Amino acid sequence: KALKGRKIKQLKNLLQSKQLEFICEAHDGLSAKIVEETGFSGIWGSGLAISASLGVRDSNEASWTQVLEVLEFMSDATRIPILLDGDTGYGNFNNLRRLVKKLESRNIAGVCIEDKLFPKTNSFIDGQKQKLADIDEFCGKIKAGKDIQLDDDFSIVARTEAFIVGAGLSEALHRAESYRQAGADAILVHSKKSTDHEISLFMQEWADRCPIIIVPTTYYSTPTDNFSKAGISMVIWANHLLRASVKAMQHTAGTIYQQQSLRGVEDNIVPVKEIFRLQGAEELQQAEEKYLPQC
Ligand code: SPV
Ligand code: MG
Repeated sequence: KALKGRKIKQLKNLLQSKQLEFICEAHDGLSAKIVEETGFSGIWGSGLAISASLGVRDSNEASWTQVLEVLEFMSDATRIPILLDGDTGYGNFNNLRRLVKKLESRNIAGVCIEDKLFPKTNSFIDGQKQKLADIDEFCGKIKAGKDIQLDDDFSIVARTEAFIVGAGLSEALHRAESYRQAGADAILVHSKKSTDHEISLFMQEWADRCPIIIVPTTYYSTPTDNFSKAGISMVIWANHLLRASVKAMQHTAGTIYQQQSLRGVEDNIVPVKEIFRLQGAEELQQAEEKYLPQC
């Protein structure tokens, strides 16, 4: 129980800390463990990465309980907090209430919901055609989530897609302020531009009203210093482990297929022992010695 509260508090502390914090995408227990071992202090439960790793689209094709099952493995495998990418909350305010309850019971530290319509579409697909949620309806959803959470430190992050649909700076600011007033613990402002221009304009106007989170997937060449200077609280590296693993798997599968041999790949993949280490196989061996009859 103590550990449960700790993860929730850890995420809250990251959001409120004065320095720029970084969390990294994971999409299953193994990738979550790798994120933790690397030194990150939090995990982004990416909707894109989880859906892709399940072989479906980022369009709510995986049900929310299927996502919850993946998250449970991720949470059990790690001690750092997970911020779930909760898409649109999988329905209306009532669906979000149920989601928040289930997340807390599974030791997930927070959820991010975005102001689009269910079923959602990934921000980088046909952005102009995507529709934004009604502001009042979305604010009601945020309030309902905040009202139902049991732990005061559970975080609800409100994400605006105003820039994604081309609605402009004043709409982004208006939505962010409305969501802040509805009780959001932080605002995620998403952009699909190749520079941080619209984000930096947003930050100049925002002036530190509450923590701001960004996802610089498309403006990856922006120096990270710019983000801290602009007063951003948290950066999400949103899909890079998934993309790295796809490249590695395609290359390895291709080499084995073409060469009909393992000789060409053995030196470029981790030994089986490394998999055992990540799984914690040694602990089970020790436990077997302790608990199984020794003959
Ligand atoms: C995700 O990682 O699923 C995100 C970020 O929501 S993005 O794919 O950029 O929309
Ligand atoms: Mg997503």
